[in-house]
Amino acid sequence: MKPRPSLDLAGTAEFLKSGACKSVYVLTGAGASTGAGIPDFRSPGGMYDSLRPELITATEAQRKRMRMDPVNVVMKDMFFQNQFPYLEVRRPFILGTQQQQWKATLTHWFMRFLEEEGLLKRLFTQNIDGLDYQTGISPELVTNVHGSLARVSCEGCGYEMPFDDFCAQVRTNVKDIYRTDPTAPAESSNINCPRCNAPLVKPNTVLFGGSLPSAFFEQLDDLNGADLLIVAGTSLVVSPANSVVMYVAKDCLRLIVNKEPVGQDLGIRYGKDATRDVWAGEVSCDEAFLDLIKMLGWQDKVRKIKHLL
Ligand code: CNA
Ligand code: ZN
Repeated sequence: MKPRPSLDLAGTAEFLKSGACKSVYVLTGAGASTGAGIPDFRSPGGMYDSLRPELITATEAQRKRMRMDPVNVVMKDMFFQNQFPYLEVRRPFILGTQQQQWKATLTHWFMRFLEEEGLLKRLFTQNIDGLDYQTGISPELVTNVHGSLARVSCEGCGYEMPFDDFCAQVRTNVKDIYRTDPTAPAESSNINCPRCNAPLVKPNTVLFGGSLPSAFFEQLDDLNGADLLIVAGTSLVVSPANSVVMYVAKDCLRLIVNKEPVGQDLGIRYGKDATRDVWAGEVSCDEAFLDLIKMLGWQDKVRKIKHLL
């Protein structure tokens, strides 16, 4: 029987320090990067909120679908019919990535600290922004569950296009055509594949309806050995990424760092119903991880990161 930590942040910190906690797994989502200035999907002001279908060159039927459910922008069948909505919505993201506009937050650094302490067994991230790597975390410990923006390829034939070449086309083709001529057909913004000529070149992010990297499924069984699972900045609504919380053993402590309670339908329990789940409360990821860092006595690690001070 494992010692039962108190179900709060202090109890989690004690458990991390105790030596009994040897194996930490992490699942992150868009809320881990909002502190860096990248909007998430579902928060007020997030990407779905700011989506204006009437400005997106698409057929009226497609615009209606986007109004009904913004997830359609990242749907595979939508992308194959009309690439503009995806490229238009991703445009600031793609160009911001090229300009290295965003910096890793304390939340990203916390995962690196876990690795330094020999505790991190794997970071599953749903994020596609690549900020995790800025901390120097070992890439082999990171699973990009939904792919990454940093590489670009053709959905049709797999041809890989250099990221900078792709950005040059995004900068000139996407949206600008529409701004100068709102009646321009959506096809005029397409980025064609130099090999097969299909207009299907995009960053290597997983579209809804597309398949996840096979490594993700292979690594799920390892979660059975977890002593602690940290879930940070995710609404836990996207499947199968959210199944990570169900693959840990029944007595594994789960720390939920998210502004709002999530995952009740997946069996995460809050308040007096909780038996092994800890919620950090209505605080941001960065605030919660700063508290944890103080409790763990890891302040010296933070002092080395100049832009965070
Ligand atoms: P989501 O559905 O938008 O949920 C984000 C969750 O984080 C919500 O429950 C928010 O309440 C919470 N949240 C937002 N900001 C904070 C904060 N500062 N502190 C604590 N909690 C916060 O995003 P998910 O990641 O769950 O959805 C999965 C999608 C979103 C993945 O496919 C991602 O690729 C995609 N996405 C990624 C990025 C990125 O890479 N940075 C940005 C936007 C969307
Ligand atoms: Zn191709």
